[in-house]
Amino acid sequence: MSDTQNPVNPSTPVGPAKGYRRIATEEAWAPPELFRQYRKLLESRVVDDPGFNTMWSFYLGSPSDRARSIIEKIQDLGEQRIRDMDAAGIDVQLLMLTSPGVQVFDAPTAVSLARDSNDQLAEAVRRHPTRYAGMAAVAPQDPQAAAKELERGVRQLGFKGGVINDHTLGEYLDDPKFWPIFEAAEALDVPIYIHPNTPPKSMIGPFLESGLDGAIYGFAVETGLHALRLIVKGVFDRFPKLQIVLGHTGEALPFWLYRIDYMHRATVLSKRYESVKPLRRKPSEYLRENFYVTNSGVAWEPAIRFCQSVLGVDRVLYAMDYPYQFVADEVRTLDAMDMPDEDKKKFFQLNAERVFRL
Ligand code: 1DF
Ligand code: MN
Repeated sequence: MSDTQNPVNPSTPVGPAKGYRRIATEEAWAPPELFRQYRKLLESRVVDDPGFNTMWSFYLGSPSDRARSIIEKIQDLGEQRIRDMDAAGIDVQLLMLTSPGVQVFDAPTAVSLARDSNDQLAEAVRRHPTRYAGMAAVAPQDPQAAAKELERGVRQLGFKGGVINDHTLGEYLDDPKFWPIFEAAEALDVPIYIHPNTPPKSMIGPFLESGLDGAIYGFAVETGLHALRLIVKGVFDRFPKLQIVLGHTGEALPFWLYRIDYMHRATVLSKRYESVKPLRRKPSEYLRENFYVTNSGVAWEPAIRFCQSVLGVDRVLYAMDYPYQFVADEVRTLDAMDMPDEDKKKFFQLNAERVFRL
C-alpha cells in the first residue's frame, strides 16, 4: 500500500497573513556532500551511534514516500523550496543544517564539511535574500575551529547565529572544553539554536526498542536534558548574556519548571551530589532570560500559549520544521489562534526579526 496521505504535501495553498510576515525559524537543509558522507559512515559502520544509524539508514535507504520526498526537498535551496513556502504562506525560512549535521564525523572532516555547507548556504541566501536567512553550522569536535567558523559565518557570511544539533557523539556542551563556542556567541551577540538529535548510545536503548527515539519523543527528552544540563552546570553564570534557542515548545521544559525549581533547590541544600553546585539564580530564571523557544512541530495553541504565559510573549517564535513536518493546514490553524493581534505578530514576525536581526 503506498502512503498516499503524504504528510509532506500541503493541500490548498495558504494566503497572505493579516498584518504580519510569517518567518519560519527551524527549517532544515542538507547539501548532497553531507549525504554522501553519511552513506560512507553507514556502510563502513565506524560510528557507534544507533540513533544516527537507524535514522539515516531510513531516510537514505527507504523507498517510502516520506523518506524520498524529504531527501529531495531538504537538498533544494532554490525554486522548489520557494514554491513550497509560497504554498504554505511562509515568507522567510531561517535555514540550518539538518540534524546531526557534521557532529558524527572525525574533527577534520567535520570542520571542512561545516565550512563548505556554510559557503553553499550563504550563496543561496545571496540568491534569495528576501526569502532565506541562515544559521552557521559548526563542528564542536574542534571547539576552537567551531568558534572561528561561527565568527566567519556571522561576520563574513551574514548568518544570524549558530546551530548545534544537540550532543556530539554523546558529549554535551556543558563540558568546559566546548565553551569557546559560547564565548564566541556571546561576543558576537548571536544566539545558538540547539536543535534535537536522537539520544546517544548510552541512553537510547529503551527508546529504540519502542520506536520512540526520533522526533516523536526521544528528540525532546534528549534535547531538554541537554538544555537543563547547561543550566544546572552553571553555563549561564559563566556566560550571562548567552542566548539559546530551543524548538518544539522548548522541548517541554516550560511545563516542568515548577518542579525543576523546587527539586533543584532541595538537591543543592541536601548536598546530595558533588557535581550539583549552587547557582546564582533559579533554573526557571535562566530559562526565562537565556532561552527562546520556537513551536516547531507543535502547531497546537494550548502548548504555544502555555509557553507564552511561562516565558513571556517576547520569547516564543514560530517555526514549521520543513521539510520534516510540512503541513499547510498547520499554518491556517496558527493564524486562527485566539491571541491578541500584537502577540500573534510577535510570534510570527517581530520576535524572529529581533532575535535573529532579520
Ligand atoms: C525528523 C524530524 C528528523 C526532524 C530530523 O532530523 C529532524 C523526523 C534527522 O521526523 O524523522 O531534524 N525535525 O526537526 O523535525
Ligand atoms: Mn527541526
